[in-house]
Amino acid sequence: MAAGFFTVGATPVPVPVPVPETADTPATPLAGVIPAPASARPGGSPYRITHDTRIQVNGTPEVRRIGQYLAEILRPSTGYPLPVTDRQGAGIRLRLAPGDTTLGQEGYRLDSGRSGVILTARAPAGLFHGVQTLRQLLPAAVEKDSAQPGPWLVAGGTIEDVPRYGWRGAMLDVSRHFFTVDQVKRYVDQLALYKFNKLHLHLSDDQGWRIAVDSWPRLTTYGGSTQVGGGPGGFYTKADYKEIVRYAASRHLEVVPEIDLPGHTNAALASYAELNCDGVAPPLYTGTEVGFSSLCVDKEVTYDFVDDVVRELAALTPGRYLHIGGDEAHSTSHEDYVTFMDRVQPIVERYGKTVIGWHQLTGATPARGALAQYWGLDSTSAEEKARVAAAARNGTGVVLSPADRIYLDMKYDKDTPLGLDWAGYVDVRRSYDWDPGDYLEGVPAAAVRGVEAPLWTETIVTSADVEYMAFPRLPGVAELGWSPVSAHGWEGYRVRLAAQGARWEALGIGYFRSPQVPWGAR
Ligand code: TNX
Repeated sequence: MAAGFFTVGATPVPVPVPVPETADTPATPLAGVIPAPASARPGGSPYRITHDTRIQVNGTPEVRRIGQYLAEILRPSTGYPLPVTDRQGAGIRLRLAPGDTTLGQEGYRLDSGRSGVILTARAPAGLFHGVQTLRQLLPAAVEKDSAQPGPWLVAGGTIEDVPRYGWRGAMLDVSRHFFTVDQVKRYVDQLALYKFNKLHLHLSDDQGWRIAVDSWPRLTTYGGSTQVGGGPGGFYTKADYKEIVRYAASRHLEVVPEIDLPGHTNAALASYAELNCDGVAPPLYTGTEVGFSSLCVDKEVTYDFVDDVVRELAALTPGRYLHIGGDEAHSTSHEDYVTFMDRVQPIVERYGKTVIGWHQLTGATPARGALAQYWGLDSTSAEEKARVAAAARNGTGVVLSPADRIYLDMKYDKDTPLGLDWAGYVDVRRSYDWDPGDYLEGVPAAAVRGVEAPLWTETIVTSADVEYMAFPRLPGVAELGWSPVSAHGWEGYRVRLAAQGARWEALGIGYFRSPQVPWGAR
């Protein structure tokens, strides 16, 4: 590999040319991974994983778990034993250096040379992200579950890498169509590969209530019994949900649960007549219209209900955030919306959580420390954008999910068989080629907490559907959230993205072969 080829940092990034795989050239140059590392200095000999390679961990149970996770990825394809050990020796070493403040809570350093690869991080999350880099530096065949020929070379040199933003999220709508625990875990594994750190679950909507609430059991037994198109729906028991949270945490993702309020609540209104202003429960809903339902803002029972739901959900949530929706409350008057949000946000805080809501929350009074998730588009009115900007200047953090950029349920083009097009077509370049740092006028850079790619599931039914819409756009969102602006560039990115195709094939991920990306032959 050409030494000195890549410096991702202050200078523009050269286009990474994939290096042909031969007996002694590594498959991927150091800066060839997604998201692009903050800095990569190639040099020296590559490291070769062999039958004798050990994975050395430095003692703490979390580091050992990350070592095991790496071993489980590498063993089937390499066919090597790869013991995870705390004995010193050549090989792959994972080490915590708690004093190394330059790496932050999620950053890592990777040093690769003839005698081994050393991953260093201040905290386990950094080691985990470093493992994803190591994984991507190896040939795509490493992802297969049967023995492959190799060689297993890691390019020589040093990567120092820290994320640009602390919020790198993906949202899955499990309400419009229900997704099982195993399906969610599959998505979590895919998110981990690109260093995402938030899994936002849209747990309730008009079409289904998906999380058990002991004090309001009909929410799930009745309100969870169907979905878009009239299928059987489903819901997570508390044990199921804890398993999702545990699994996500093992991949260093924090689950952000959302209960969408006060609109998008037909499933709750159908389950409990007393939540309706007229005391009459509507039928369950299996269509795809939005904006027709609202909790009854004037009734006290509404706030008892919200209190119970938030209390039980907060107790299941080790993460800091609880999402209260707040979008498309078209059948709630503005005055009622403000009243409702003024009463509900303190409930979230009382149970120890921080509020996040869709950006319509900025039309009410966001609680101190709250986050607003912006899902507008280029054509959103200046007035609405200005409201978000004013809130941001006032201390509300912003997570960017512009619908005409990173809504993964938007069709790629007119021929995309799945998805919607109300925000226009979103091709791969469009989803990648923008800067979260200067996206919304008047929002101070420090107010931008990161990016999140929502996947609404009106038309999405299976994991194959999820993957077809997420890939290849999802890695671009990861890069927007992780990599410095200086590493951003479509021409280089599309080449790195093309190289991921073989990895997805090895992992059994079906993806859209966008004509914008120079995929290799299959
Ligand atoms: C808008 S985005 C919605 C959802 C729909 C989605 C479909 C948002 C906060 N609300 O209810 O599922 O569009 O793209």
